[in-house]
Amino acid sequence: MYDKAEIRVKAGDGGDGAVSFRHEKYVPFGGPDGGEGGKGGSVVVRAEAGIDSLRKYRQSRVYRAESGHRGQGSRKHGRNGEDIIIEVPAGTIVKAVEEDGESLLADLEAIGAEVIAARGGRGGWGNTHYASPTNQAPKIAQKGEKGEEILLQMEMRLIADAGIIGYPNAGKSTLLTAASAARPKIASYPFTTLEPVLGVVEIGQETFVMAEIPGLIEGASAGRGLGHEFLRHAMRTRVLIHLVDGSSASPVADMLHVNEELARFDAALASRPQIVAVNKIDLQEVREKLAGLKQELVVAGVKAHYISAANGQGVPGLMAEVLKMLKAVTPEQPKVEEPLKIFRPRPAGARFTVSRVGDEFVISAPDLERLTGGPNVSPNELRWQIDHQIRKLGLNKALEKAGARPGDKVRLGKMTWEWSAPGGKK
Ligand SMILES: Nc1nc2c(ncn2[C@@H]2O[C@H](COP(=O)(O)OP(=O)(O)OP(=O)(O)O)[C@@H](O)[C@H]2O)c(=O)[nH]1
Ligand SMILES: [Mg+2]
Repeated sequence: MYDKAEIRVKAGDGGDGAVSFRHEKYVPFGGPDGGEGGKGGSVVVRAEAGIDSLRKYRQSRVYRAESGHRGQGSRKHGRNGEDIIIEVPAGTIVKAVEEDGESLLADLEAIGAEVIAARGGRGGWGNTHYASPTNQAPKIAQKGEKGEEILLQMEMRLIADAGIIGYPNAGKSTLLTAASAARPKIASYPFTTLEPVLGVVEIGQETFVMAEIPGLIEGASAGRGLGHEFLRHAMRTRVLIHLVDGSSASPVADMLHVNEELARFDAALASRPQIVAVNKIDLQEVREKLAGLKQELVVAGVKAHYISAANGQGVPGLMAEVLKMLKAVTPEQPKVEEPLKIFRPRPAGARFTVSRVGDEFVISAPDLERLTGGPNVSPNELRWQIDHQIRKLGLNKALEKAGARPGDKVRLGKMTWEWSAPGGKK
């Protein structure tokens, strides 16, 4: 009972930092004033009202958030990229697909719940950041960080294929009992069932899961009483069986009323396929007004089933109709096992690592690798700055610990040079 989709998402890259210098009238070469690049937009998955399936995400495509803009002179920060919101139904589980399996990112239970599925890259520092007493006119800046890119797997978990809705006391528990092996409590007073009860309906070789959605009450959509909770359950079914109490004073008005509540709660719920069944036709009083009731329903444009949940009359026909409708609305069911419920936090990226590869010491430091020369930077200056940053980051200690000796080769990205001992000025 899943509705599934897999999409690739790419957060925005951070904007590049700027290399710029102040231009002042009588100062030929002002100080550095290159601003920071903007942050890249993130990809956010959010449970929204009005969304009832993952249908629109089934065609594979890439969802990208906007990249951050470049920094500018006068210490101007580049504009941040906009987030992109992937709207999904409440009850959607979001997972990241990785080489070694899947990891759970979030279970978006309630409307409004959201998770950042891919984080936007940070903006790069402008050259202002690299000014120091010994280098007052740095011509280097940092490139923006790449936005995260991941394959997302989303699943809307349904509580059942079909949900029985209707007024309290309409006979929902009785119908579930008549059609499945479930044995919910049945009583002649309303609100007997407070939690959804599930039963498996078998028709020949085929089965589906049917749930009694506890009684919908007036004002439910406004969050009154238990109603809201019930509507949320109803959201997580594919087909609704709308059970109408034939012995009520005005069955048609009851039915319209329930539909209004559904629509007020969520438009998607109101447009869910619905099969109407008038119950309790075994009762004399119901039989007496049945002709008039049928007429009324025909006028209302409703094709109803007439059943007695108590003695089983009409129940097999109703179940066959439910199965037929389920087949019409159900997408290809992927075979899935219960997902692992491991919450794996993202590893916080280490600022740098040093490893020995052959006779080289390889530094992996994403923040440093993003350093780039501005238009007029010399390779020497770039090297000088990197050296400076290496000292600032404490990388020399790490190199020492990894066994580096003065004169050993050190590599960072595409650059290699000979290491000079910490403190030892070249
Ligand atoms: N005569 C007759 N009585 C029925 C029929 N279906 C249900 N009832 C009676 O109606 C009353 C309510 O039935 P339930 O099945 O508990 O109704 P429900 O919709 O589950 O009610 P709640 O869970 O309280 O909202 C009980 O007294 C049932 O015996 C039917 O087809 N014919
Ligand atoms: Mg009940």
